Amino acid sequence: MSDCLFCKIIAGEIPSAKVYEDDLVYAFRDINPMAPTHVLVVPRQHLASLDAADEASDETLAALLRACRKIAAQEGLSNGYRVVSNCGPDACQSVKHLHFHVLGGAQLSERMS
Ligand code: DGP
Repeated sequence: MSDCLFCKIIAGEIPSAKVYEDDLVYAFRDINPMAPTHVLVVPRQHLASLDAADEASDETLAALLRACRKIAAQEGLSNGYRVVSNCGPDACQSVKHLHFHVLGGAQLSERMS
């Protein structure tokens, strides 16, 4: 999608600190990290949010979760990590391209809200 920030990052039109990529997934460091490791894992296919999951193949959805696991290992998060996807206004989703936040590298808060 031409006006989507993350589509532009995937296309290399906006620079990013790449962490991982495969045929279906691209992952890069969050510009405003909330933990020592904070990586965004996105599908190459434009999907507005998890609400659009039915527009994605099972292969794409599985690739996203597998990528989160691979990135956690690659980043050395052996003591644990958190995976979050904000969906819609109540969750404060700010970029309308499905993404999973992979957070770790420190003791995270028990609070999920
Ligand atoms: P969310 O609030 O769940 O939609 O998360 C969007 C995240 O995207 C937020 O943590 C900041 C990050 N972000 C926004 N713009 C950029 C950018 O241009 N580059 C990178 N690397 N991250 C960005």
